[in-house]
This record gives sequence, structure tokens and C-alpha cells, in this order.
Amino acid sequence: MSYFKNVNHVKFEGANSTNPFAFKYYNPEEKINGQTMEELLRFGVSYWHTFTGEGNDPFGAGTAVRPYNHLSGIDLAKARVEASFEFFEKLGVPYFCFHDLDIAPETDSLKETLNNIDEIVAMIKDYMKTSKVKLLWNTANMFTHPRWVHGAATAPNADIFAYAAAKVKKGLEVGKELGSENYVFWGGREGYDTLLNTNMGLELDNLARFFHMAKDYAKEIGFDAQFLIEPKPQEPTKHQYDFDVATGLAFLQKYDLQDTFKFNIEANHATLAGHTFEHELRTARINGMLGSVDANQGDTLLGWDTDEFPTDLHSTTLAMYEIIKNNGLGTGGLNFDAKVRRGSFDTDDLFHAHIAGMDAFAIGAKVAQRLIDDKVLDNFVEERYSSYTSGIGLDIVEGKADFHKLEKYALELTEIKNTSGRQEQLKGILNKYLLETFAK
Ligand code: XUL
Ligand code: CO
Repeated sequence: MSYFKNVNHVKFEGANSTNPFAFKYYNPEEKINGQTMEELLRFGVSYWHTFTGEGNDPFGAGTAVRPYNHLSGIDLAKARVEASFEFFEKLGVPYFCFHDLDIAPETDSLKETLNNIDEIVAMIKDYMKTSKVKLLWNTANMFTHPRWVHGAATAPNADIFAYAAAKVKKGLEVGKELGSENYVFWGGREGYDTLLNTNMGLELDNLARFFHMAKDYAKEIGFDAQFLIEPKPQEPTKHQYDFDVATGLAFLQKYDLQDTFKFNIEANHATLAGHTFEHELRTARINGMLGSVDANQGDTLLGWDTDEFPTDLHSTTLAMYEIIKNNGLGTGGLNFDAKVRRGSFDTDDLFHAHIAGMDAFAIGAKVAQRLIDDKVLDNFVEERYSSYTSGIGLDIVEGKADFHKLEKYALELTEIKNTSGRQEQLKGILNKYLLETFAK
């Protein structure tokens, strides 16, 4: 049976193609800096938004029209697996990602739930034998069920901590079984709403204890995937502990976990934290902690996680600038943690959305590579900091200056000359590169 009858294999046809089910810019074989686009971009499909999501919002029921809507329970789970592999195949995407409960139904019995997960994982493993698609990462849903009302590893109730451990233990086993390249920890409800009832110190210590146990168990079973923390500042809790990359990094350093984790950076989480996407990527990159990306975008007019498919070319260009400067994402990838809008309810929209997102990152990658090749920003930045390459600046950088020496130097200064930062000029150049790259 086919779940997506309207669509055959999505191919690269170039910018002049009028075929809505073709890539206009994403050409998996085209090379950028010695890597093919497929190798550089490593796109992934989020199982939860694309196959589990039903298009509901706080005001209304699901709108998504899916060929498996009439099913429920384990039958629904199985139909979604069939549909997902048809989708991966047709889109030609190399990776997918899931939470345990995206793929299998939860019941009141933990044992039964774990059995359901095992059953669907066996089915997925079977499909993976004949498919090219690989698992970028898996994770555990520890935020939907009412038991997680006060958190998981940071809950005030030790029974919940134990339940969470059982879930992540299974998640690590599943990751190993399916050859996952990463394992993600997004702090679903790891945070708090009010300090009036919260022991923040204990909660953070417990979170670190939980991560150490996960690390030990992964080692015990020989699962060597990269662990990733996915920062988010708020939602669902008012104060999420993994607020942003800098906060997460301080946590990892305090608890001696910095060698175990990298970051999975989501664009919409960055903007909710009051940062740009590229700020978070840069913060991770300069600390050697850029692991993977949840590719999406927020809405500047809305203060929550809208998880839209990424189409903003300035953002994808500046993101790819960081990723290329990082020499790619290693075992990470660009996972579309993005959902079609509630009004885009039919299955064709799932293809349109991914095609738009993949093309947007392909454009970003090509423009970013040209900016790097032409050293447009590098030359400017180098010149801007050139005072640190000789004289007193070089002494500072080389550790040959102290306050005595600097005071003496400052007292002798007759004139201080600052130069313009040229922001507007640089933004104009960025626009020129965006247009020029495809005008040829
Ligand atoms: C929530 C979010 C999650 C994580 C995985 O905002 O981004 O879907 O990516 O748990
Ligand atoms: Co995410």
C-alpha cells in the first residue's frame, strides 16, 4: 500500500523547475568545499511532527488528514512506520529522529510500554535493513504523561527519577539496537515554575547524577553515540534548566560532563532565549561543543515555540556559516524539528515543507561557502582586531602584559582612535551574496 500516492521520488531539478515535488537548490551530489550536500547537510525527519503529530492546538482538535487516521494503538504505530519509510525513501533523506512514544503507544504499565517500544523497534530495524535511512538520534518522552508534572530527573519525587531512568535505559538500548549516531536529552520538564516550592540545588545535582548514570550505562552496553543536550529557555516550565548553550555549558563543566556531551541547537529555542540561531551555534562552536541542529524557525511576533519549517534565507546562511566553519556537524545533522501549519493538513504538505526547508539550507550553504571562500567577513574581522597582532595588543594576547604595564601604556597614550563597525555595509554585502549566488 502507498501512503503518499501523489509523490514519486523527489529529485533535484534546478531553480527553473516548476515541479512542486522537486528540489530547486538541494542537489545531494553537488559538492561544497569537498563534501557533497548530502554529506554536509545530513538532513533528518522528525518522526513526531511528521507522522505522530495531528495538527491540534490549544483551541482545537487535529486537522491532519492522514491515511492511517482510522487506526489506533499498536496498529496505528505500525502503519506510521510503514508510512515513514515510504516518506524517507521518496524524499531521499538520510536520517530520522524519534522519541520513544512517537513510535509506540504508552500504557499505564511501564512493562507493557517498554514491550510496545521493543515491538516497533524490531519492525523499524527490519525496514532499516533494506533502506538507506539511518537514525540520527532517539530520545525519551518524559513530558507528556501527567506523572512528569514536576519534572523527570529533576522531580521532587524519587520514584519519578527511577521511572525516568528506566525510560532512558531503554532509550539507550534502542539507540544501540538501531545504530543511532547520537542520543538527545531535551529537558522536557526539567525546570521549575516557582522557587517557593523548589530545591534548585538538589534538582540540578540530581540532573547531573542522572546524566552520569546514563553515561555509565551507555558505556556498559557499548553504545558509543554522541550525547547531546538540547537547550531551551522556557516552555513547558517557566525556567528550564538548560536555558541556552552558555547555561548548559556551565552546568556540564560544574558536573564534569563536558567531555560526554555536545549541544543540539534548535533555532526556535535560540530565539526564545533572546538569541539569534547563529549566536547559539557560535557559542557552541568556539567551545568545541556544536553537535547537531534542530532546524526550524520561530515567529518574531509570537513568544512561543512555533516550530515552523525553516525558510528564512538570512538565518540559514548564517547558520551554515557556523556549520561550515565548524567543518560540518560530525555525527550530527539538520533535523527538521518542524511541523506543517494546522492549515496545511494534507500529506502533500509534508513534502512541500521538507522540500522548502532542504532548499533553504542548500541555499544557505552555498552562500555561506562563498562568503568563506571570498573571506568577506574573515578579512573584515581580522582587520577589526588587528591591534592584537602587534605591540601592546600582542603582549596582552601572549600573556606578557599586566596592570602595571597597561597603566603605563595608557598614561602615555595621546590619542585613541576607534574605527567604524560597518554593520549596515556588511548586511548589504550579505544581501548581495544572497542574490548573486543564484543570479548566475
Ligand atoms: C521541544 C523539542 C523536542 C526535542 C526532543 O521543544 O524541541 O522535540 O527536540 O525532545
Ligand atoms: Co527540538
